Amino acid sequence: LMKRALSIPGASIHWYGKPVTPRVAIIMGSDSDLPVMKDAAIVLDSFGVPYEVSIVSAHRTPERMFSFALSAKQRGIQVIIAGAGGAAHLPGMVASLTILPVIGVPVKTSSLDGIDSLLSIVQMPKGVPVATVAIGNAANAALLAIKILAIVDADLSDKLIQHHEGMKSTVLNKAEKLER
Ligand code: RP5
Repeated sequence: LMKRALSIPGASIHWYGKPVTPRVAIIMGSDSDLPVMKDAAIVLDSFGVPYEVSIVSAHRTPERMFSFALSAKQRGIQVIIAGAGGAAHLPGMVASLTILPVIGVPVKTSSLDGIDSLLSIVQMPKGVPVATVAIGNAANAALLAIKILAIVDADLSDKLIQHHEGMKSTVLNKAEKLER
């Protein structure tokens, strides 16, 4: 993951030894977002979905954000997960530059408990949607990305069904123990 975190968007990645085109891009405003955003990578790994990870800052590297967003679809990316904190403009700006679905992850920074990040990401104007998950919930961003990919991917649909069944069994087992 750390190796991929330093990769340049568009660089080919290897998946179990084979070169593949990433289907999901995980981007974040700063490497300080990585402790939160790594959860998206963990979920994508567990579903076998190839992804790329990179740092793209709306404010500090605006040109890089433009080139990332304008090339993403053409490079084969199908869903973008974008995490940012504070004045979190990255997901919205990327959504304005591409027709790919963008899922925003509000990252909690040292001030305002992440409410600033949440509102910056969720309050998009009409016409430019960003699907926003809960503060810090990068795992859900990955699951939502997988659900989007699964619309036309039977393998991923099966894995999602297993995932739902797994959650159900976990809760039912706990309930059974409690009721004993
Ligand atoms: C945002 O500013 C980043 O997404 C990060 O959450 C926040 C703080 O960045 P650093 O100052 O830690 O690099 O752009």
